[in-house]
Amino acid sequence: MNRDPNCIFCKIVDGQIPSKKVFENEELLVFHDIRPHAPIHFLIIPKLHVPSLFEVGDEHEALLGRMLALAPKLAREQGATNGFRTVVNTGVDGGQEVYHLHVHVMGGPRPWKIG
Ligand code: DGP
Repeated sequence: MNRDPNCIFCKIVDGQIPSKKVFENEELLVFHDIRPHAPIHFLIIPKLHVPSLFEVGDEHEALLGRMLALAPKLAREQGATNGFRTVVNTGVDGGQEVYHLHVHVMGGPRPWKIG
């Protein structure tokens, strides 16, 4: 599987950096965000290194669908039964910090740190 040795999230996938795991299968890993903006805040990432939505091609469409489809199931399991927010920051102007594609899933009772 394609990995970037300098990528923090690839290192999490490989177990070189620890994470609080929520879910894992062959192609996806889900773990709690280290700086949560909401009472429930986890990240859904592909194990494959794709830097951002800018690099997504036709070959990734099904993968993206499975990433998003996982969000409501895990949100409910984590206790976000009243709703949740999904965010994909992309590029500099999108405020992306880690250049390994990820979907933020945030939920839990408000107020949160971000509106
Ligand atoms: P962004 O690229 O801006 O969409 O957000 C990246 C998120 O990744 C940010 O909310 C903090 C989180 N993060 C960064 N480094 C680590 C890490 O080593 N472990 C975990 N669990 N989360 C991280």
